[in-house]
Amino acid sequence: MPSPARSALAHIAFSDLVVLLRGIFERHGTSAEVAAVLATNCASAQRDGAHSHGVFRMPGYVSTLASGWVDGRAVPVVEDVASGYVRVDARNGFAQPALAAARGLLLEKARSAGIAVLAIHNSHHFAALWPDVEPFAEEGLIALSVVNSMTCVVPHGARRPLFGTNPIAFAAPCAASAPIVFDMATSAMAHGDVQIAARAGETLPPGMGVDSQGLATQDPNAILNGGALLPFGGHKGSALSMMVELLAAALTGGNFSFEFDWDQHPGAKTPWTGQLIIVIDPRKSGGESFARRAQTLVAHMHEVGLSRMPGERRYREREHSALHGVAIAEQELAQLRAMTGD
Ligand code: NDP
Ligand code: PYC
Repeated sequence: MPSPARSALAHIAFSDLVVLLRGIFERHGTSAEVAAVLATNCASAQRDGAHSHGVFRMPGYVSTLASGWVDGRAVPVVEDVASGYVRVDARNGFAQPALAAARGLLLEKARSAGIAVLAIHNSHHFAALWPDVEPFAEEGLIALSVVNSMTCVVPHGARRPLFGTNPIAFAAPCAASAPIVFDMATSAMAHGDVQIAARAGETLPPGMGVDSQGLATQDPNAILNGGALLPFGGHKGSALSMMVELLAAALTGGNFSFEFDWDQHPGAKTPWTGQLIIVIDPRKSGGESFARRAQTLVAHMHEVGLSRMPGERRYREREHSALHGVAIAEQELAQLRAMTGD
């Protein structure tokens, strides 16, 4: 995971960063409600050291809003379709406000039926996925989410890109500790990390992607300019990426990663796709508490030599940010301040 651009670092209180980002979103055409949700999401990623989806994304949000590709004022339409199923039409808006609008109903259903599904379509997701699942685990629930993105990944064994970078995020409660959370692209690298490597003039490890001729390359610019990423783990990551396309798009009614065309919207960066979230109430399983069973598993993982859990690095960064402020490259902070137009 690359760190913030290599210039001097500034430190800013999390709440101040949220206010700054909210101001940028509102100035560039979102409603106050959408601005609050996206600003908190983006600031949280920066706070946790999830740099590929922190403030690095702000110019992309702004250019997308300016292009007219996304509706920053969309009001999501929530539909209660079955005892364990909620559907949301994000109305060409962002996915996170759609989740926020449906969250209460989803929780109510997960708690009464033991499991509930939230199917979001007509939505744009340009962020890390863990913020969408971690809060459920903080409330004692298990959550799994998938979202598809834009064509830039060659399916294993194929010749041309088709899939998106299609992340999978999972969160579960664990006794006596923070929730267990992982969040990973099904591509060998997130597209955002390729962009950050290109900006920093770095070479990628082998096996990440191919150039415009389909030849293996370690040059991030060759991947970004006509080339493509590969799935992680060959046919296994490719199968998971296919699953994400099926669940996030075919099931929800959203676009596959290859189904939208943003050519008429120069500056558009946000994939117009779908997202699925599954929430399970482990209390319905009876028996020993799920959270205590999770704690037992983690203890055994450490006993056999595990040095760190997924999510642990982020939690450490979060603690560090709480003590010292959220780290941002000074030039990025200046760029953000310029975006407010004040
Ligand atoms: P990483 O490969 O950096 O990390 C994947 C997961 O593995 C994380 O949970 C991470 O925990 C964990 N991890 C990393 N290293 C170790 C280790 N040594 N031991 C144990 N666990 C480890 O993430 P990706 O590059 O795949 O994805 C980055 C982000 O990009 C994600 O947040 C994803 O949602 C986002 N993304 C969003 C897309 C979208 O369409 N919206 C598309 C694609 C990606 P930790 O966080 O603590 O490092
Ligand atoms: O980093 O792959 C990525 C990504 C795609 C859409 C948002 N983030």
